[in-house]
Amino acid sequence: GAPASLSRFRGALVAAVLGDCVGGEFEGAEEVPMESVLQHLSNLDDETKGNGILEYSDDTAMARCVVQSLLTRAGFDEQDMARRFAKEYSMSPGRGYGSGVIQVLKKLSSPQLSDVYQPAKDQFNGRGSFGNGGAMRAAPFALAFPEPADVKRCACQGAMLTHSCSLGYNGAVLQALAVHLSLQGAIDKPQQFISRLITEMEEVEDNKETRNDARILKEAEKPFCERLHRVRDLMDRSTVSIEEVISELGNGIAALHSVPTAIFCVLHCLQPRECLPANYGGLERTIAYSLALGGDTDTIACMAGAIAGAHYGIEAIPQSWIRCCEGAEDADTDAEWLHVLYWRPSQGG
Ligand code: R7I
Ligand code: MG
Ligand code: MG
Repeated sequence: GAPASLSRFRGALVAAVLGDCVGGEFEGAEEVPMESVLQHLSNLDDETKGNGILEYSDDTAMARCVVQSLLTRAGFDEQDMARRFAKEYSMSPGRGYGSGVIQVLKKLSSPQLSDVYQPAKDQFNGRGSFGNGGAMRAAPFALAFPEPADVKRCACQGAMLTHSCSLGYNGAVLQALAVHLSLQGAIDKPQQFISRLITEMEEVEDNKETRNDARILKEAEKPFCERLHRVRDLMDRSTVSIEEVISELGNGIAALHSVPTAIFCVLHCLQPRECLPANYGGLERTIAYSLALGGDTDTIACMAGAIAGAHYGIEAIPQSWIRCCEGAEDADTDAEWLHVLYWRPSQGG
């Protein structure tokens, strides 16, 4: 498809919801046999076997707040976004939120709060969360702004409302950049795509906050860059086992152990793979493969889904999957509005 076409917008937002909804089944599982994944996905095609509608979790609940805020305010407004997160949590607290972030969401609902970034800064003894909760909702920023500088800045600030550790918010920047590039068709050249992400992250991680957090948490000086180099090494290999992907990249709840993993899932599934059905297209392969990694499956599949959906477009998504997932139709409509926002004439040029 053409760069930043409507099909790519719809693909990104809808596949993110699907990843979250179908991934919920395996979240936290240590080992997920591919057979179980394929059984779960084939149930979606068979309405008599399906267990009705698969509900979305916090990943989609918060992404929907991001979308509504960006559309209503026609740009990033931290007060508005914070209010929407707090309201969403208070209305549906049972969506599977991370155990730490709940404190932040409760504080954000206080009318006395003057600095919306403060509650996130109080987390984990003042260092802030490195969870993937900022990254899981970062895709809409790539769909709202055509300029990469805006995507980076707003994805970062949007994540900082709950995640003030650089290993949290830089994961959101990486995820938004991956969706941004995918939307432009950059995954047609996978080697260049990963190189561009590394170049971008070299700059994003070149500051004292990142160096400080990395030192305290005993990570490489530029943690996301180091992981992206591992992604590149794994891409170059003819065979890679699931165990190796997990040990090299991780499948956990930290942004560092899940965003590079999601990017790898997309790149690995660009070609048919022996472990996946031959009748699957690339998007179906990406979702199935993400689930088979186990661990934080809803979030990894949600992030991989957004990147893959922006690459393949809405046509690659099975209708039967869309029908089974709560919020998928809404995402499709929201994508149209974001497409309008993205393509509106630039303000004050
Ligand atoms: O990041 P967050 O919003 O959680 C997102 C995850 C996704 O998988 C969702 O699908 C949902 O299941 O939750 O929530 P946080 O509570 O900020 O972070 C998640 C978890 O990461 C925390 O509950 C901690 O276990 C861990 N964590 C940390 N642990 C120690 N020190 C995050 N930051 C730290 C830290 O600094
Ligand atoms: Mg979740
Ligand atoms: Mg999760």
